[in-house]
Amino acid sequence: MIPALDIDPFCQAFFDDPYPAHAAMRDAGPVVYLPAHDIHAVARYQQVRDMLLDWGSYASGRGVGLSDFAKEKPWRLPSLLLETDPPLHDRTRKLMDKVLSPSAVRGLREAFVAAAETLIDDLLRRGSFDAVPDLAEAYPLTVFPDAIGMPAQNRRFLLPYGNMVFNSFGPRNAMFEAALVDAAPVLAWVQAQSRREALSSSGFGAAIHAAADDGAISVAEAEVLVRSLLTAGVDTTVNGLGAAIYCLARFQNAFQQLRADPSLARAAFEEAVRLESPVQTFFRTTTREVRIGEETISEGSKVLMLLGAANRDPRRWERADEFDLTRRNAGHVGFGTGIHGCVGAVLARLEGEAVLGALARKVASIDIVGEPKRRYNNTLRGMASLPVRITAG
Ligand code: OVV
Repeated sequence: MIPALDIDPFCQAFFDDPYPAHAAMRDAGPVVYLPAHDIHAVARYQQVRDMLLDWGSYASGRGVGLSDFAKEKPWRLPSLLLETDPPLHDRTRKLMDKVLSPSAVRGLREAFVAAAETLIDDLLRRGSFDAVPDLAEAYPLTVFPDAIGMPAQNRRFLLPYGNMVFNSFGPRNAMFEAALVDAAPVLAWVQAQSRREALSSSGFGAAIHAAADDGAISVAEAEVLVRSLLTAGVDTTVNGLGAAIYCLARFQNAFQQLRADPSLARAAFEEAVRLESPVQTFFRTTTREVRIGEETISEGSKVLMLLGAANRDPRRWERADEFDLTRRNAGHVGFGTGIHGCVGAVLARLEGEAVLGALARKVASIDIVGEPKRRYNNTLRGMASLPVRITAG
């Protein structure tokens, strides 16, 4: 018998404190059933990882949200990366791996570090500020659209768009409905930004469109792939950076450790991604009858993978709930893993390293000086507001 749990993983009460419910799901068994949405869910590290790696049994092509594309028409043109399976996925992923390769990203390092230092210098002059809009949003909204080759105007429009798409992986609840209303005015703008004419001749956007010249993909496919960058590239790093600042402000010893050795910046960002897991969940759909532990699940079932619960599973992690920037956190699933593992992780880690490195070198203290406010999203975990004060080191 698969244990049935009375948990709704897409409601505000859950998001306010998901950890007791995460533990209940992990402890109930390797797979649980959630009648609230008629879905199965895996919360243990081992099962989440196994599922991410078994793309043959657990498909993405029927959508990685609650909606099953075999039963419901997708609300937007499906992503050619996220919402596909091999063999189509192999073709698009190979291209994006090349566009976002370590060597391509290496060329951005100096500019990313300089932008982080300028921003931290500005914030030090202000002293007190809101770490979400003024740092966690401001930084990616500059460096990432620059790297894509976008014009300077209206870049903030990327936030409501990303917020809507990440809400769309959950049920059509009030959060999703509100996000749809917020994003409606920017939909046409986002679509227009993915066109070749809108993008500079250097940058990731142009690199994707160049593949259409070679015939590797069509022009229409190139536009949908640029859309993936516009959708998944900002909100994720905003919440990753927000998580890192939130961790460093709460775990003062860790921040002092980082100051003493700024080369820990990369490790600190990675640990924040493990602990806070900015992307909390994704679904798969079973392509056949599958076994999880001793249990059997039928073909065509939606299974929720709780990445954030796996990243705090005490079966896998010692002192799982502690932010420890010297722990060996390799293998966390905050970026996923397997064929759909985050294609932008190299870039995200560079952003994290640049910002946390600048904080380590320039800042002596980070204190929370106002009430932090949570941001509610069906997929993303993060803050809407985090008032802080920093002092110069
Ligand atoms: C990982 C992710 C999230 C949202 C959208 C996409 C990818 C996309 O490929 O469009």
